[in-house]
Amino acid sequence: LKMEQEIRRALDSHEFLPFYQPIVDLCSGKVAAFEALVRWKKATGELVSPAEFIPLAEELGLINQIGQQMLQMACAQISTWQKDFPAEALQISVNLSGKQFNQPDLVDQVDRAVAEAGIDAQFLELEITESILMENTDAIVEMLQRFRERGIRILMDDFGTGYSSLSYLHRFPSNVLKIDGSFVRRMGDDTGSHEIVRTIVLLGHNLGMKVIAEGVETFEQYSMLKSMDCDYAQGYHIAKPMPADQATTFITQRN
Ligand code: G
Ligand code: G
Ligand code: MN
Ligand code: NA
Repeated sequence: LKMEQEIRRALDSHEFLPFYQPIVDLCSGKVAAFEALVRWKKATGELVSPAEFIPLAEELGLINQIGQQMLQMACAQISTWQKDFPAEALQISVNLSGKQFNQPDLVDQVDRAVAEAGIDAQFLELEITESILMENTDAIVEMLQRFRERGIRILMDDFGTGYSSLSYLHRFPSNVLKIDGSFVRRMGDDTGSHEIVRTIVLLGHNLGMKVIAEGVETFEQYSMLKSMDCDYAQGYHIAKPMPADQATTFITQRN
């Protein structure tokens, strides 16, 4: 109960904010996009990781408000980077919890965030996990289609870890596959994992999708992914998630 009151108060005082982790193009080495990852910045300056509050926020329904604030801040950041770096066409992806799809007005919320920031919707991307696709499928498919009509790309997060990845891929066409970091981590250890990653890249490309490898921590992994024709890389080898001002500096130095 104490935690619930704290989350409600934190929403009112806007203590939830996005950190941004760069996603680089493996051909050019330049930053193509950022993933927005929520952090709870307490008045003391302490940063709380989403693992510590997202599950409870989902249970309490408060994830909807956190998600709405994240969308608004991400869209405002897109507007800022469009003005500062018009040639870069930087995109920002926002994570959506499955619970957010229970809101019939989710698409309207996204439309409003885009309109209020005055941005082109194509710069916004939405990340969903395979697990959300296990329930309530027709309504979700319809919402995903409405997002896609607006030019908003759908990223399938944590790909490969779900219960039935391939059937979801078939039923819920998305634009981009994000290969889960667990596969990338094991890539150097055995040829099996190396072949799994290589095959997911081919699968994505054969379906007309772009592929992002997550959890890239070493130069060796980065090089292997590049030689597999994977499109993008994200992970500590490139940079950890960081506040918006540091992300801006990162773009200036890297691109
Ligand atoms: O950034 P970090 O590694 O701590 O993120 C931990 C988990 O929290 C990840 O699974 C990530 O997808 C999730 N997460 C991060 N930001 C958000 C957000 O804004 N909304 C939702 N629903 N999940 C998020
Ligand atoms: O579930 P999702 O993929 O949205 O969450 C991404 C999570 O992975 C975030 O918590 C982020 O901080 C974390 N992360 C990002 N890059 C790396 C990495 O290279 N290694 C590890 N171990 N975690 C990472
Ligand atoms: Mn994600
Ligand atoms: Na992931």
